[in-house]
Amino acid sequence: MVNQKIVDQIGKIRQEIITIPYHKGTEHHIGRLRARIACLEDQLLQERLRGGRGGGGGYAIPKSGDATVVLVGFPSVGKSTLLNILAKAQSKIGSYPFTTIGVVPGMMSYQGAKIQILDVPGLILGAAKGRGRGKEVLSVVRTADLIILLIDYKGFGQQETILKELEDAAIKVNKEKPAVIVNKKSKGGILIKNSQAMKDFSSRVAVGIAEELGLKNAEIFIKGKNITQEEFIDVLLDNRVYVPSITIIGKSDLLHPDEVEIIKRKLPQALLVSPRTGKGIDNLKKEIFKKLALIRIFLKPKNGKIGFNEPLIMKEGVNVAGVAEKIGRVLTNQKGARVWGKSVKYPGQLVGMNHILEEEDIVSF
Ligand SMILES: Nc1nc2c(ncn2[C@@H]2O[C@H](COP(=O)(O)OP(=O)(O)OP(=O)(O)O)[C@@H](O)[C@H]2O)c(=O)[nH]1
Ligand SMILES: [Mg+2]
Repeated sequence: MVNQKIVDQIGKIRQEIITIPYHKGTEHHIGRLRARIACLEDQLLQERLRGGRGGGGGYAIPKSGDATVVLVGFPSVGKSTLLNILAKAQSKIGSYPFTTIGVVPGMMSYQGAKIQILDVPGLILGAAKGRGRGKEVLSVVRTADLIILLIDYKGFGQQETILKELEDAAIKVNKEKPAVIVNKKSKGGILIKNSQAMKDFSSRVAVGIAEELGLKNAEIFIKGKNITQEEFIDVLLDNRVYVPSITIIGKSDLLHPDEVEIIKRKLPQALLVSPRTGKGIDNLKKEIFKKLALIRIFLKPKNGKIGFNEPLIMKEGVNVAGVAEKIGRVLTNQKGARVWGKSVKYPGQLVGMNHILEEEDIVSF
């Protein structure tokens, strides 16, 4: 059940904001009101995702592999068929909606990486408000590293509906986390640093918002550029997740060439895939790997052979220390490593622990 009291409160504050003209003298008050709304909306979300009817905290699927991808789409668009071909799994397929009622995991192997793929029940309008299996599905989506948005070949509107549901569940799709760093302190009040990087509000407004959201003492460093009030609130609320996504049009074997043209115009980024015939699947696997920003690092034992058959799968931007940690090297006396590959100027170069590695680099400790 939606908590009507909170909904009414939000309505009242919205009404108040509309009646106040926005200028220097009122921006502080309006900032606080916006923060109050965000806070109340957050409470609603917590109630929807956690508690409510049915109890439980959603599906408990242990993460495994190098990354986790979740298949999201309306009922019957072909999610389970896609999982089965990507991950050689056996999720039940049906010509009727809601064939899948729990989470079905599969493991996709690609370029030495093990990527966990989760097939979940179809999302429907109102999922974030608890309709269908929405609550459970959205809590799984929140923990994924990548969302595959599967839409029907005739349902362009589906993408928008699903994105709205995800937004309502505080899932930011294909958005960077705003670069705002909050360091909580024990005294000193709220201090905003580098406030000139804020786009549409002043330090005073920022302090008001922070206080409204329950912060008492903190140093808030605006690291990014042109940070908006909304982004600032998002970071301070600290329950937003930022997940990349790929949109794909399934059942492409059923498309008429004219329809393919329309899709290419309307959704130029979307990939055309047919899980039934296998068309477009290889390309999709490649895109998944790319979008997850995974790279392969090969290890070379001293005086040994390079382990080309067993790449370490790491996140883009990883440094030598990250690799050492992954393989359980004791860091204390490790000063660096020798590296061959794109990230160095000459083969076998000696680098420090902070050296950033690139795809297919070879590392020797
Ligand atoms: N022609 C064609 N049919 C497909 C394709 N992929 C799936 N289907 C059919 O679409 C129907 C639904 O497929 P599912 O994989 O069960 O769909 P789902 O999205 O998992 O459905 P729910 O679990 O109910 O949400 C089945 O009859 C499939 O055989 C495809 O690429 N081409
Ligand atoms: Mg299914």
